Parts: sequence; C-alpha cells; structure tokens
Amino acid sequence: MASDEMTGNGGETHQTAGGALPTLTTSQGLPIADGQNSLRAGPRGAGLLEDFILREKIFHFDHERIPERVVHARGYGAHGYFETYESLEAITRADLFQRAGERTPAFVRFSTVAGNKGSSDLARDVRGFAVKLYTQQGNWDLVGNNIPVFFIQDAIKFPDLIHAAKDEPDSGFPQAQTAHDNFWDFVSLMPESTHMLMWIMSDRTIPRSFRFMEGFGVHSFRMVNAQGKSTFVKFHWKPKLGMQSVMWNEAVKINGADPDFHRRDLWNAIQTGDFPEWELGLQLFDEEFAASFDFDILDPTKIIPEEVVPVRRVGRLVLDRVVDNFFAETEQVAFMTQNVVPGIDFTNDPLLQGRNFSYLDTQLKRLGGPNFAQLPINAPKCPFHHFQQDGHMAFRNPKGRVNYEPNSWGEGPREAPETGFRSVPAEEMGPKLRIRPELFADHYSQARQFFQSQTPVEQGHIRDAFVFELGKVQTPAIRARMLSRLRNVDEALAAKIADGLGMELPGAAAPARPVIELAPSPALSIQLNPPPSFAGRKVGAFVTDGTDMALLADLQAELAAEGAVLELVAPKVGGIISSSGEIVPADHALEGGPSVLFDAVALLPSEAAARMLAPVAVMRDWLADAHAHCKFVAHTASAAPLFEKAGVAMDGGYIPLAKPGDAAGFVTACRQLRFWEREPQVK
Ligand code: HDD
Repeated sequence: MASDEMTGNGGETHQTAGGALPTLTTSQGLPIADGQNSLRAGPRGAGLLEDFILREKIFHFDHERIPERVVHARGYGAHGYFETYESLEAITRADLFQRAGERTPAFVRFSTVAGNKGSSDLARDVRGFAVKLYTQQGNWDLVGNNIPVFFIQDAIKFPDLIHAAKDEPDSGFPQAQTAHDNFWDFVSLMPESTHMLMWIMSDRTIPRSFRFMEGFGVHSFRMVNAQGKSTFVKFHWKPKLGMQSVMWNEAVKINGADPDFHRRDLWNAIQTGDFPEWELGLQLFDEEFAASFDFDILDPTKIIPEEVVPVRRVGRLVLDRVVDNFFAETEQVAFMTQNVVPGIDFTNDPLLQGRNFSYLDTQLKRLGGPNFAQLPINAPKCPFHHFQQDGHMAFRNPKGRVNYEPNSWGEGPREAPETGFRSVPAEEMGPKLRIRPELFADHYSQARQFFQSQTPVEQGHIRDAFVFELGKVQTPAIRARMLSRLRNVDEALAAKIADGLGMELPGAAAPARPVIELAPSPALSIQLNPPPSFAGRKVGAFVTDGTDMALLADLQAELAAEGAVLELVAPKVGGIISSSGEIVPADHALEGGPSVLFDAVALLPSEAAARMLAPVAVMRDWLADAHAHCKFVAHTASAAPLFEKAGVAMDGGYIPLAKPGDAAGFVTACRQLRFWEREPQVK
C-alpha cells in the first residue's frame, strides 16, 4: 500500500465492499495498478517519457471534443416513437404511414440556432425541432423549426444570414442573441426576412419549454402514393399540452437562475413518466390549389393559413426515453434534410434544395469521416445493404469477396425497381438563370397578417421586443431602415416602436409588390389557442416552519389531479417543520428557487416567518417577479406582510387559500396560464 503522500488521496482506498466493480484498464485493456499518480523519477522528480498510461489518458482527453454545429450548436435530444393514427395509403406509400397503430422509433433534437454549445436555453431565438424517424424503409429526417417560415428564400444567403446573426467576428460578442448591429443591418437590407422577423420578435422565440412549442417542416414537400400521384404537403407538430411562452423579463432572469431550464424540463418530464407528446399534422394540397394561392408555395417565407388548408392530424410523437449518453446520441446525431423515404419527396423550394446539399457536408466535418451513418444513433433500424466500404472508423465491415454490383456471384444486394425510392418525374425546363419567381417579392402581406392575428397583449410583446433589440443597435441609420420597412407591416406598430426608441418615424420603404390585405389567422396566436388544462406545468409554493399542512396537502392533491407539479421553496433546502411538527424537505432554498422557475406560485408562510422575511431582498424579488410576470398567486392570510414589503397590489390573479377546497379554484384559474389583465399596471 502506498503512503498517503504518494497516493495523494488522503489515505482513502478505492476498494469497494465485495470488490465487485470491474478493473480499471487502459483502452488497450491493460489493468491499471495506480490511477492517481504519473510515473516520475523519485517522489519529487521529473515526469518520465515512458509513462504510456498518462500519455494515452491525456491524449484521449485532448481529443474529446468534436466541432460543434455551425448553427443549432446548443441542443437537447430524447428518444421516442411515432404512432400512425390511420393508413395514409391513398396519399403516400411511405411505409410508416401504412398501418394504423404502427409505432416507428424516433429521436428528436431541439435546439437554439445562434448560440454556442454552452449558451443559455432562454435566448431569444428560433428553436430547432429535428425529428429522425427510423422507418422500415430507411431513416426519414424532418429537420424543422418552431417557426413555419424562414429568414431567406435562397440557400445562397444562408452563410450571410448566420454570419450576421452570430457574434460579431472582431469582438466575439454578443453571443446567442440577435440584438446587435450586424443582424439588424442584414435583415433590414433583406425585406424577404420581414415575415420571419415578426415571428422572432413574438413570444414564439421564448418558449416555456420544448414541450409547449409547435414544430414545422417549413418547406412544401411532396407525398407520393404507390401509383406515383404526388400531393404537396406542409408538416406541423402540435404539442398536446398546448403552446406556452415566458415573458422577456422572465427569460432574462431564467437564463441566470437556470441556464439549462429547457433541457432540465425535458429530462424531468420524461424521467417522471410525463411523456411529452406532439401530433403530426399535414396540410395537403394539389397543383390546382398551389396555382390559385396568392403566394408561391415554393417560397419558404410564406405559410398557408390553417384556416385556408386545415391541418389533418395523422399520428403522434411521444418522447419516452432520455439518452444514455449525451455525446453519443445528442451530440453525434446527424440530421439531414436529404434523408427521405419512398413516398416522401422534395419540391423546388430553393432553400430546401440548398439544404439538401449542406447537411451531408456538415456531418463529414463534424463527425470526421464518411462512416457517421454507422454510429448507432444514425444507423437505420431496418435491414440495409450496400457496397460502401472502408474509410475512417469503419466498424461494420462486410465479409466475403463481393463488393460491387452488378456481379455474377449470386450474392449481395440488388435494386428494387418497384419499391425503391424514385424521384417524382417532374418536368424541368427553362433557361439557366439566377433569378427568383415574381411572387417571392411580396414581403409584407403575410408579415402584416401575422401581426394582425395576435392578441393586443401579444402585439405589445412584439413591439417591446423590437424596441429592445433595435435599442441595442448602435447605428441610428439601421434602426431607421428597419422602421421604414415595418411601416409596410403596420403603421401603428412602426410608430410605437419609433416612440419606444425615441426616434422620428422615417418614410416608408417602397414595397416591391403591393401589400395585400389578408384575413387574420387565429391559429397564428399562442394566446388565442389556450391549453386544454394546466397539466405539465409547475407551481412553486413558498413554505416556512409552521406552514398549514392541510392547505398544502390540498394544493398538492389538486395539482396532482390536474397533472401539474408542486415544488416547495423554503428558507433552507433542508426543509421546514410543519404545523404538526414533522420535517418536510424542500425542493429549493429561497435563493436557488426564484419564482421565474414556476408557472404560478403559492405563498403559505407562517405569519411570524412572513414578518421576518418580508424585508429580505430575495423574498421581495420572488414575489415582485411573480407579480410582474402576471402569474397567478395563491396565498394564505398569513402572507400579507410579504405583499406589503414587495409593493404588489393584489388583483384578480391573487387567490386566497383559507380552507381546503380553495386550491381547486386556484388550479382552475391557472389554466389561463397568466393573469394578463395585470400587464398594463406593471409595464
Ligand atoms: Fe439548417 C442544422 C433547421 C436552413 C444548414 N438546421 C439544423 C438543425 C435544424 C435546422 C433544426 C439542427 C439539427 C440538429 O439538431 O442536429 N435549417 C433548419 C430549417 C431551415 C434551415 C428549419 C430552413 C427552413 N440550414 C438551413 C440552410 C442551410 C442549413 C438554408 C444551408 C444551406 N443546418 C445547416 C447545417 C446544420 C444545420 C450547417 C448545422 C449542423 C447540422 O446541419 O447538422 O448543415
């Protein structure tokens, strides 16, 4: 046994009871006798070149990172399945849609776009919603976002967009945000981005969690049936729990309180068996509709309103398993728009065509060689046979002599002329040009429609977001250029933003095509589509020694019946001594459990504790934030001293808990998610 000085471990041994754990080895399988000390010449001597164990360990550590994704670097994934509701045989021959009730394994990765891998979850940003479906006819990747349109119409502008959005190349900041000159300079020069700007300045870019957001395939795709008939399709993911976002001031604070807020939420929901679910919706339409529509269906900056082409729900996606290993699964998963299956095909959307080129490239760079499809997370789960061979890290290597086709050896795979993938034989003719179709030039009509489809509260948030972001732009000419474009969207909005910035409203930019007045689409509003219940949400209850346990138990029972979660926040995480004398552990200490982490709050302190804690800054923030973020607040009469010190005026969003039964009223109120009537008072 080595002395304490030599082991450097304070005399602790690492032996375990029964010695059942496996032996530590090098990657070559060599058993390691001492993993605490490198080889050196004497106790205080130089390190020895001979120490191959040290060298191997450090060598491997030095190479642990792979390049992060150039966009969507920060993300979080989970496994699950897609279940088909009904056969879609008449529309597509895609195998996963043929049989009602069939389950197809799935892996989903949610992400932000601009920030690096270590950025915070609540950045104002588009969320990636990438779904890999391991079908019996190959992997189908639907690589979408939580917003149904995009900034640009042609893939050739993607590097410019991303360069402009990310941190500026000289300073290296700001990270994970578009609130800077380069971004607004670029988008104000690209009127095609206006529709997307309305979406990203809305609450859609600060979702409450991945579980409460929609997903979209964005482009028009094709579904093709066994007879070769093609139908256009737009893909939607509809969250079963409904949509929900946080407020901007809340997002800023969540980023500090819990930068992993979204990934923790997904992990916890799955681990507690509350499996997140989305329905897959299809908007199906034909050439005739496409020709009659006011916009070009190949233009990814346009939607087809759900009121015009209804969304047909054809299956559900359930996430029921977290990853075993973040790196192996979430980091190494390789999504590619070009991964389609027989029965799904592309359209000529110029953004999609460019994407199909880009995703393969990026995998080669990130995963280091052409064999990334052999990684378990990327490999198909159906039988697959081809003659690709060798290359870096080839670990599925065929046996035998046959590695080409045709061959006369009677071995190896053959083509499947009937069932294999065939592209839709669309007629392609015309001069070779760098040009966009005429209809792509309508940049404002749908941006205006989006804005006019929002509730007044949501419109206020859009205005505030523009004021915040443009307020971070240091060059007045960029702000003015953006305002001149926004006048084409909504005059009152542009005027209010100008006022918020303390600027004169500039003249309107001349639109390339006249703005068409479109009917509002209520489906575009989060608030006009409230959730069916408060399920999946979380209430933070502030408790102290002497809390009335009967009221707390009642609250807990009501929330559990609703499918919501209660977490206890106490002065100390060790817990409280209840009114009946037992110790109740807390989930958070007051300092570590600010109210921004919860959808609604409850205050059940003893009166003595309330009086003592009322002047404490963290306590005041806890309540003042819940109030400013328009949350519902349940409270016992003993909480009164807290309200006074926090300077909050009780309103209809404050619900007294005086007797068992009152909690039911609180939970019912919480189904509205926020008490928006308060917002004008706290702005
Ligand atoms: Fe992209 C990643 C979604 C346009 C090039 N994209 C990426 C991811 C999502 C999207 C969700 C992350 C996948 C994951 O979780 O690993 N991208 C979109 C959507 C777009 C879009 C919805 C427009 C409708 N993307 C787009 C264009 C290009 C790219 C126009 C290039 C021409 N995207 C990439 C990429 C990434 C990527 C560079 C980075 C990492 C990766 O692919 O695997 O190839």
